[in-house]
Amino acid sequence: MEPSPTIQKERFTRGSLAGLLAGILATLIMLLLSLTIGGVSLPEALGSAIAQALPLPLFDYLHQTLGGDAKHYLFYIVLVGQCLVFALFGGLCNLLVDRLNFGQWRDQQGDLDYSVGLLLAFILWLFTGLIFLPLTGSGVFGSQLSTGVMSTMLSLAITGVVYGVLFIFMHNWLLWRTLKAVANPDMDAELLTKQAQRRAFLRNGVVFVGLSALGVAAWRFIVGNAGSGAVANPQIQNSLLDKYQAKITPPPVPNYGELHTVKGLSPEITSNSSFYGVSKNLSSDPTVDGTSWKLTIDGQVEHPFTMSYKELTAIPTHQQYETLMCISNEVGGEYMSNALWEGITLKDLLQKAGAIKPGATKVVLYAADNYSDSIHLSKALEPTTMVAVKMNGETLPSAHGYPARLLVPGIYGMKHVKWINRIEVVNTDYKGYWQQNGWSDPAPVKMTSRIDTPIFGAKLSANKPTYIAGVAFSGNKGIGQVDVSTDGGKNWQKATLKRPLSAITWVLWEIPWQPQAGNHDILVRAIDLQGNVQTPQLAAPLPDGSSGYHTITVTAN
Ligand SMILES: Nc1nc2c(c(=O)[nH]1)N[C@H]1C(S)=C(S)[C@@H](COP(=O)(O)O)O[C@H]1N2
Ligand SMILES: [Mo]
Repeated sequence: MEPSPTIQKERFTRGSLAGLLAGILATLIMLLLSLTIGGVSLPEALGSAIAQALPLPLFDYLHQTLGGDAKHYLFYIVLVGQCLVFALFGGLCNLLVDRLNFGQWRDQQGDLDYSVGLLLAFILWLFTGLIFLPLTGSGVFGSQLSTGVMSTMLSLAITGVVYGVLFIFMHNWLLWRTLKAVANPDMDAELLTKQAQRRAFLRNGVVFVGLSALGVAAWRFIVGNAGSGAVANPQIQNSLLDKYQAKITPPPVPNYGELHTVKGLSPEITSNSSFYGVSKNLSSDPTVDGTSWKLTIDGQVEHPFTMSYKELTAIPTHQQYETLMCISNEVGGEYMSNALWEGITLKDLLQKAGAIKPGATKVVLYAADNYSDSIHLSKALEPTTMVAVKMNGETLPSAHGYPARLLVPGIYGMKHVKWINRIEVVNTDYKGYWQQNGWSDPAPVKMTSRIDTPIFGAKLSANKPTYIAGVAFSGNKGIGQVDVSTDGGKNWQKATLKRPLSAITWVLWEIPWQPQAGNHDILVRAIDLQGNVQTPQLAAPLPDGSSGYHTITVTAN
């Protein structure tokens, strides 16, 4: 006999609620497994697929409004979505169990048998492995993921069983509560307090989870929007474009000198812990085990080979200072840092694989997080292109690519592939992870300059001597001159430059300044060692890097 619509509705609601509670816990277990034993993270898989599939204009819009941390929002949204799907499965299960009633799944009181939970877990496991993951491009049971099929199967099974068992437990408990309330309206005091306690516990749990999620989102919002601002004033912008001269000859002779220790100016070498970090990975980056790690060099080479970490680090190394900047850095943004790197030149490594076959055009770098990117063969053979194993004298930190990452000066951070495990010489025009999304493939760094101090909106004391200071960077073309304007771009003064640590790092600069009372628009622009002048033309990061002059407004009184 069909249960009445009221009973059906009640069952669906109870099933959904039980599914939601069990789903939240199962989701937490999944994330925990993914962080500890390297299990699969479904929000990560789906989030990446969505990020990859977004139309470019939408991606650009999100990127501009939410900043570089947009990916975290996506992750949280998908996370919440996953919990809701668990709720839906719970509701449907509680409805359908009676349609397929073989008698033993629901007892007279209405309690569900634990075998239902296990069956539900099995169905979810099959669905995720055979349908959901392939749809996100991760392959059957994550065969395309670095997680590996075994870990994916195992972590999904654990998550599924946790969900299934908790679902039955929650369902039966919810039912028990209703039955007790109906059967015995004036329950004895002891039971009441016990129930009240459980309810309070549950409510606190839900509130806690909700508040944590909100807190994290708020924090991301604050952090994600820090820094950056190009010229917004159209008047300033028009006059800059009118007067713009793209190249000056002869090129400038750098005005090197001693800088004062100005508070707020970036340290010339960024410590490993403050070095900016960017990756495609929504929740967690890979942790690679150096002892079992292998680096393969193959493709269009005479003698492909594979080496261990020990073998790699036994090769003589070079040191070089290099500044990295992310292609998604906004004008004036924070995604730029400088370190002393140590590693083996890529040319030396490739030579160990024998002659490169004729017709080879590119070198592809593959990483442990399924990221890949390519560089042109000529770029790969430059003396400053290297596989780095150390950063500021320490073993390469996990966040920055342990055991090994590529350094390829002159082009954006994107191409500095972290966690590499394979280097392939190809004769095709390979397109990497971000290039498939429309980002530039050659990706040369656009010259940029940033005012570190004072900061936007600062209140200064009128007529008190101070300094304006910051950094300028051009990839591998050097910085010949930095100009600063304190009157919205009408007049420019040459800043003093600190002699850079290498030809491929940023340059620190400063000028003394004694502000008069009032508002001041401060602008900065750089000129490279060949005389190319930084362009005032505003551009968003997508597709080939941001441009425009960093501009801040300060008040003195
Ligand atoms: N394997 C891998 N390498 C990667 C990325 C990634 O997502 N995966 N992100 C790239 C991007 S976009 C940048 S800007 C740099 C950032 O390097 P950092 O985190 O050491 O500063 O790493 C690059 N290398
Ligand atoms: Mo980047």
